[in-house]
This record gives sequence, structure tokens and C-alpha cells, in this order.
Amino acid sequence: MPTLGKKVGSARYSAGGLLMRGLRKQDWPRVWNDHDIKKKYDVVIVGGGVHGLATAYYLAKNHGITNVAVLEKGYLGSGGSGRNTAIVRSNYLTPEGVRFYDRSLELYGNMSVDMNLNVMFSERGHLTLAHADSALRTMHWRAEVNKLQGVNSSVIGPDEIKKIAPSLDTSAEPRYPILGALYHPPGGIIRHDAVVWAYARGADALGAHLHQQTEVLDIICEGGEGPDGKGAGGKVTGVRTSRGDISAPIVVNCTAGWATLISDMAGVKLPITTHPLEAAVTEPVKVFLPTVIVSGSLHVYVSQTDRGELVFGASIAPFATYSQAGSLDFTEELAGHVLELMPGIAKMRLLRQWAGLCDMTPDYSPVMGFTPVEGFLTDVGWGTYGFKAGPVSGEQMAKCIADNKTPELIAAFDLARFGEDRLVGEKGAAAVGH
Ligand code: PYC
Repeated sequence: MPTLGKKVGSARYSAGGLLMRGLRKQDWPRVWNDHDIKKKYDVVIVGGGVHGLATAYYLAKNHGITNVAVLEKGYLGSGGSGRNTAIVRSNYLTPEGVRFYDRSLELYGNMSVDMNLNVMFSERGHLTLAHADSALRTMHWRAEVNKLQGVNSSVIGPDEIKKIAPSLDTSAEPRYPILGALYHPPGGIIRHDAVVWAYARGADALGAHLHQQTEVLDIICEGGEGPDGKGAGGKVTGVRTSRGDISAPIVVNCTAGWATLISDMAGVKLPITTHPLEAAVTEPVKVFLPTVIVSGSLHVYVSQTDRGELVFGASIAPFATYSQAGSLDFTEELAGHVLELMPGIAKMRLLRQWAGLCDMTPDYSPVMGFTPVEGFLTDVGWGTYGFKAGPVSGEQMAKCIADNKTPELIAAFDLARFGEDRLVGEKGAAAVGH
């Protein structure tokens, strides 16, 4: 059970203590500390989202490596970690993907207790609807791969779907009738900001330095075949930042949206294009949607937060850009598709929309581990799966760095696979068709 007292900084408060503090308008202790930037760290992590913070946390917790800096050009969680739709699941298509995301789900499931912060994990189940025979076939395929990996997924029909999510139109009337669904009870949603805070607080308490408003301008290398000693055969010696140079033998790229720009600084080319993905949230209403709903054919997924808002997402934009602006095209298409699934919500009002950046690889699997530049590692290429993978990525990247050896769980996601015909095709497990 999570402890009831909330630990803020080094102090622990009861609910009454928190209330009194608020009423007395006392200053709140900082949840993590500011530090001067040191000239040298053992590990520099670029990107202060869930992946970067989790890597710092597990380096310290599991391996005792604490001379670590996390560099974030904005504020912690200002990138993909704060812009996703907070869905977690492990019902992937490949055995490599299922095993990997299932470990993440396990870490998410224990996080409130392990990290003494309520991250509001709601294991409410996840339904991926099939509106065509071909989609149903893929659901059967995923269900079988999932079961072989010990993951709870099965294909169910419209009657059972209606029992789980009564607001769905399961009649034969819609343009794309629901023929069945992949049902994955362990999937759910979690409070994404709380996950960022949990890892930030944990990493800080164990000694890592978290530097916000610190942009990486260059990665300093020597001995490589490219200009300035970058590229294959070289090694990393540090980073140039907007707040000065830092020397470090290990630099880890944990960015989303900027993965290619950061890797280019080390002379490492990645097979990634960056596309925006839009999302939106409605006004809060009484809770009526008990599970996560995904429709690949209708390009939409939806869940209801504990506050009652519906959170929607769609497919990535079909063009590459770094823009994170919302668009009317998205809301129009979203509304049309969602109302085919749930005609009863026609009067709900959208409150906000936003976009995040998705680094898409050719096989929809990430690029993790060592690169041809010694000391430069990547944890990138997450496409639309990044938030789900945060905990396991941090755990495995930390292990990779500490052991100087690729862990088995991420071996399939190496950069070399793109040149060796070893793709790990996860497009079929995407929440929506892209
Ligand atoms: O793959 O479940 C998913 C997903 C949800 C939002 C973006 N991707």
C-alpha cells in the first residue's frame, strides 16, 4: 500500500499537515533542487522527460551511478512526456515489443508504492476495435503473440464489447460496424505529469543534477571520421550547452522530437522523420467510459480521466514538421470519427487541443543503446509509443551504461538493425492507422 503521508522534498506531510501548510500560505519546499552546473559528470543525459529522468533514477538506484546531469532545454516534462494521452499497455505485435512494454507496465503498476507518489495508475482495460476482417485478423495475431508472452489479451465480440463499454454503438448501423476487439485488461491510463515528478524527485534525491533551461548546442567528439572528430570511430568527450561546456565520457540522447538533431551533433545519422500528433480534451462530465477505446480504422483513441474529461488522440500528421500547433482539420476529423463510435456524446464541448512530436522509425520500434560513436547512446525513435516505454527504457538504458553491454531486453532495438534487415515491425500495434 502507498504510504498516506506525502513526502515533499525531505519532509513528509499528513493530509492535515498539507492543508495547514496551504492555509498558512507557507512556502513549499522544492520537490527537486537546483544546482550549479559542474564542469564534469560521469553521464550527461539530454532530455528531461520520463525517459531521461528514469535513466538518471535507475542509474543511481540500481547501479550507484550518481554523478549524472539531466539537461532539459525547457522545463521537466515539457516535451512528449507532458503531451501524450497517458495510455499504457503491452498488447504489441512482436514478441520483442510485448516483452519490453510489459516490463514497463509492471514498473508503472508498482510506481506509486515504489516512488511514494500517487501516479494515479488506473488499470481499466484497453479495447482495440476491429471494423474489418483484416483488422480482426491482426487482433487475433496480436492476441496469440501476447498470450505466448504471458500477456493477458483476447479477441472478443460485439456483445461483450457492449457490456464493457455501453456507450459504444455496436449495432450494424454505423458506416464501419464494430466486428470485434482485442481486449487487454492490464492496459489503462496514468497521470503523466506525476510520472515525471516521481522520477525527477527520485533522481534528485539520489544525487542526480537536473538542469532545466539548459539547451545542448553541440556534442563534442574526437577521433571520428567526420568533421570535428564526430562520427563513426570517434568518441564523445562532452557537450556544449547554453550554459557552458560540460565534459563527460557518456552522453545519452533521450529526446523526442529532436532525436535526429541531437544525434547529428555527434555525427550519428538516424532513420527517423518527425511528425506532429494532435490530441484534445473535453469538458468534464460524469464518468461513463470505463475503459480505453481505440479504433485504428477511425483513427481515434479515447479515455476518460478521473476528473471526467474525455482525452482524444488521432494518427500522426502525414507530413514531417516540428510545428506543435493545433489544427481545425484535426478537430473536425476527430469529431466526425468519435461520433460514429459514440453518438451519445455529440453535445460535449472540446476545451483544449495540443500537439506533440513523434520520431517515426521505419519499423515503429525504437533505436536504443550504443552507436558507432563511443560513449554516445540513444534512447529515441519512439513514434507514438514513448510514454508507455518510459520506465523500462530508463531501467534498461541505465543497465546498458552500467554494464557497458546491451541488455537482452533491448538488443533487438539496436541502430545496426536497419542495415542488416532485422526490422522489428510494430506498425500493426499502433493505436491508429498511420
Ligand atoms: O499506441 O496506444 C498507443 C497510443 C496512444 C496514443 C498514442 N499512441
